[in-house]
Amino acid sequence: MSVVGLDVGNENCIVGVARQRGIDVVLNDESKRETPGMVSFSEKQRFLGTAAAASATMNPRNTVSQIKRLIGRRFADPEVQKDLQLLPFNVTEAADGTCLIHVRYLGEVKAFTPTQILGMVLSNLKTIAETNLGTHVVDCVIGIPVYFSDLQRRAYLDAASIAGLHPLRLMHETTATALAYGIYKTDLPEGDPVHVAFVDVGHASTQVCIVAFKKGQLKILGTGFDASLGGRDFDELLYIHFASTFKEEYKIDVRSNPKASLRLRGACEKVKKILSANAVAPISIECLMDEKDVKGMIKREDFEQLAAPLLNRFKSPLEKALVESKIPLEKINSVEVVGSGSRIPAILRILASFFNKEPGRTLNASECIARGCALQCAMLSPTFKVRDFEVQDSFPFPIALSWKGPAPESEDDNPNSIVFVKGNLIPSTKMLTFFRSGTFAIDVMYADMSELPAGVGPKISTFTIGPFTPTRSEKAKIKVKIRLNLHGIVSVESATMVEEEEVEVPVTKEPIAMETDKEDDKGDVPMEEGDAKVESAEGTDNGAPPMEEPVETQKVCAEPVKKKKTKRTDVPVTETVPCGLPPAELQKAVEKEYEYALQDRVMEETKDRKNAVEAYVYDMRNKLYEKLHDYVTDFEKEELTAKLQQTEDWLYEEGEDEIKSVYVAKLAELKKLGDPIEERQREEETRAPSVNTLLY
Ligand code: ATP
Ligand code: MG
Ligand code: K
Repeated sequence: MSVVGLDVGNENCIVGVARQRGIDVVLNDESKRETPGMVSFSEKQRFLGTAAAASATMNPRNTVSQIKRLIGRRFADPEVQKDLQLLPFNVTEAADGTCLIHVRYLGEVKAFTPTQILGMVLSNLKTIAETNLGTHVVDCVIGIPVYFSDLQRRAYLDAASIAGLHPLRLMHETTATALAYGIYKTDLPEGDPVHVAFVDVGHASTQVCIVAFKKGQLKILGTGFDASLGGRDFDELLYIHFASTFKEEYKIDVRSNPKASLRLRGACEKVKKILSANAVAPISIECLMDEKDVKGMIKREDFEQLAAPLLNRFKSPLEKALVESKIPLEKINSVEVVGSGSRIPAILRILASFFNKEPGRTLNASECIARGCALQCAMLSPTFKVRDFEVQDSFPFPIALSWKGPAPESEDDNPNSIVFVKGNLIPSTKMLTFFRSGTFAIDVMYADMSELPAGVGPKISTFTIGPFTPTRSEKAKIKVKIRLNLHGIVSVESATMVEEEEVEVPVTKEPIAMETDKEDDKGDVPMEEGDAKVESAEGTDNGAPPMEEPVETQKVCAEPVKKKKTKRTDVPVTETVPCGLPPAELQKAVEKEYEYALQDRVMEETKDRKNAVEAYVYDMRNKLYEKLHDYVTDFEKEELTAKLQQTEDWLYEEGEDEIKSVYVAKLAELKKLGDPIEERQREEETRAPSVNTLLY
């Protein structure tokens, strides 16, 4: 069983693995700890991660990045529309209202869902982990932003399936950070908790959480976010600034030229980074547009002035998290900043003045999410024993149910439709009781849209419960179990028809076991159709199977006894989600990904065989003049040299782009001439007596 934590960032992805010694961040095939979350498509194959980033400027329209922004979102979402303006690849609206990405791949224009692309990104991270661990990787924990909607969470799970991964948990990035911080603290108090604020400024978004730490426990008290405020917004600011400066000075309109735009954006990101450590930053791009070289500079104070409107937006998520936590400001013991976007000094100043203390950088700002996820994976995995540490995560959005039928009788019944309050513990279950005569539907809804990022729809899913046929009375009592699972996805876990019947207990001297329902004996108030009763089945159940039904043992006398018996019948539950992949489509996507990965492998092997031919040519040519010189006739030497030359020319011309088997055959052809010579040399060398023996 693998123990892996994955941080999928808008810009950078990080893979953490658990080893006996502790958590390690592993290196990708270019020996880097951060891997770009990119996929680049070409005529012959895909490139993933660092290889994709390398081709981004050459092949911008077919290089997909920032997939975290598009996944599980509607094309018409204004935020998506804003993002699309910054992305160089082509995106259209899919039939179900989500996004479709169009790229040229394997000789044709192909459409991919964001879920498929994320599947490719994840499959690259999986390969990185597998190469390092030397085992198959399936189980993992994947970080997600705390503000992700139900649809986005489901899409992540689908993408993981496409990559052949099985997430034990989708974990809020903020919570993963808190875990990576807290589990190593040896001085956490037994009594009054320590309060820490974590602020993550990433490439595209900002998240805040306030956490209470006690010995062996962390509890998320409040969260805040701005789903569209991050490092890239500062790049954009500089881009707009320099685009207009260059328009004036050089009379070029960079914005009208996709390639020049991409290069200027890249240069602006560098300028931003320089300004984090210096008071002034230069910019200079050769041949940016119309064969013009451009030059410029910007002072940090001017940058900060330009950025003032952006900087002002950081206060709101901080305030939100603080208010939700109900912790007075002076009781926040420390502030930790993570995410590389937070390296801008002006952001640190805002944090310091808000919390009235200097923010700390105890954590490895870019690796803590992957580390926290790997820790959580180790905790959930039976193969690792981890120090006892309880993670009490909270769900940021209140969830309501709605159902058809007459309105509830009194105002008081209204709040019953909220099943999970804001800040509800993850995971949780709730039991609802309905009295119905036949199939009915429940909608799962967000109860307060103001809590969600813009563009998310209020409806999450619809559950159809039935068919069932009441046998004892007109309406049956249906107990419906709602679960908020470890991934933060809400669903109807089960529905049960509960009926009571009186049975005559047969006469017997032996004690018999009889099933009664303790819970139901308390007596439910009968409710009208349209009403539902929420029972608190809340708790920290970690997806454990329900407890055995209570069984009562009765001593039975000689007289026959009438006894109430509870009959439970499972009622079918069907889930409908407004968009996303139906199971059959998901299976198809899994197979497609397998095909693409195979194609990549074939291409890698082809390159490898081509290299082998090339290496043989150079190697043999040298050997013919050195090691093999005395073992080859002039005729053989001439013949082979000519053949090697021929092959070399071929490799640069018609043989440049061949299929694998052609290279394999070519190498065999050369070896047919070369092997006998090498064989002769080996044989004669072993037969030849050594110099020492001769002298003797
Ligand atoms: P997200 O958290 O939004 O999904 P991510 O995790 O990929 O994205 P990070 O890797 O935390 O994001 O941060 C990337 C951002 O940090 C980029 O915008 C990058 O330009 C910015 N950044 C990196 N180094 C610096 C620096 N020295 N000064 C300012 N910004 C920086
Ligand atoms: Mg991040
Ligand atoms: K464990």
